[in-house]
Amino acid sequence: MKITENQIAQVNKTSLSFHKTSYDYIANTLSEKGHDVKGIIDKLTNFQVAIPSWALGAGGTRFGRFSFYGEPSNLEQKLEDVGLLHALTQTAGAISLHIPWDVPEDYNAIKELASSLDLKFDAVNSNTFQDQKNAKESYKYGSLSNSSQGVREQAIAHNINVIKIGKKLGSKALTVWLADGSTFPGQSNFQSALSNTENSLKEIYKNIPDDWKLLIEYKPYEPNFYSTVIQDWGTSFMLANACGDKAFTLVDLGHHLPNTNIEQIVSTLMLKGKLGGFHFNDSKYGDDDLTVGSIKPYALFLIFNELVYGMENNPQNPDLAWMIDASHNIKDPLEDLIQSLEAIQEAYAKALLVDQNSLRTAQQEHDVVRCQEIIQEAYRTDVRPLLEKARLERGGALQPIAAYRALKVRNQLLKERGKHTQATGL
Ligand code: LRH
Ligand code: MN
Repeated sequence: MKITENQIAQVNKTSLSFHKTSYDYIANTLSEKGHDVKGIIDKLTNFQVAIPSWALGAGGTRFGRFSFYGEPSNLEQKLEDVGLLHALTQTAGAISLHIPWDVPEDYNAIKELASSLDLKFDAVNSNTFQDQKNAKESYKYGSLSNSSQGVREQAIAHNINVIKIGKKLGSKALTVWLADGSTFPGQSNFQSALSNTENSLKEIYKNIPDDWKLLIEYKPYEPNFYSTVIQDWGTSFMLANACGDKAFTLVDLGHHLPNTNIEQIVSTLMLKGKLGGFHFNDSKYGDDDLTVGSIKPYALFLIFNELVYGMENNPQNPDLAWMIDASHNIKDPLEDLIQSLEAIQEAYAKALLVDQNSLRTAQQEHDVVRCQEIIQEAYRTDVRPLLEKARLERGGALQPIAAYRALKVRNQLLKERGKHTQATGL
């Protein structure tokens, strides 16, 4: 299924006049305050977020999974679905594949389909947290950290193979997330597990092409519930430094213990030039993989405030990889992803309105109240007309969820794919 610009223009007609009124008001208000509104719109239109190939079907938990009809059952249909998201939002211009869940059969056909949908291939993800059929070794007790050399070599070889697949697709980064750890005290020797992991990552790093990045993702727990080898940003940062200049830390928002100050982690990593990118989602308790901005929108804004400051002041940090990593237990996966894309754009737009110079001055003067007034002035600004403008300029929908429903996309996918298709992934 494809959505044409014409179909979107038809749907936009119903909300165009309201958009014009609200846009003109906010654009005039912000220009009077000295903001470069055109500059902000340009930054929003160029801000492309990669969609996870493993989050286009219904997710689930060990307690159950409730299917969503018309799910994609192969990589071609997954690309189509990301194409639908990109047509409506104009900010989902890339897909992040997970191997072996999404190994292309015909690379040229997949690349042609992707470019016909104006999609790029972002980071490729390795998977050494599940055993593959006919695999010689098991990852039950870990992969790159495993005390068995045979298991480590199998995991290293898998990551090298994922790099090969990524190169054929034009990807420029490998994301490594390890489930490795232990579930009971005494089960694992922490030092040898960490040393094995460092040495294994260095073997993989030797195969990272010069224009690529190795993104090392950390997580405090799950599926291991006592220790995780790469448990926090500090461990990932240490391993990235041990590997070399092409290795960076990847921040998954759901991979933090409650009340962790993630925006401070982001600013520290940017100062040290080691922030590689994000897996955006939201959570209330654990790695809940919920819709971005659905639980802690202010925290997301504070993270983007540090990102905007870092992107202006830290040339030592490379361009960042922007990706969503979510799982949809009860929402239509495509509507969930549209809401996430909107929340990311909204947090970024609000952060671009922070008067960084006045904030610096207030910080220097220890005028704590003024500091809060400055950042909350930006946070309290309704930036949605700016997001609409950015989409409209690219032929997108003013109201993507409304357009998705008006065009009966899910029904059409159900007609085309049937009730019982199931997407690979989580
Ligand atoms: C681990 C994780 C990782 C992916 C997986 C699908 O929790 O965030 O990024 O490999 O989810
Ligand atoms: Mn993740």
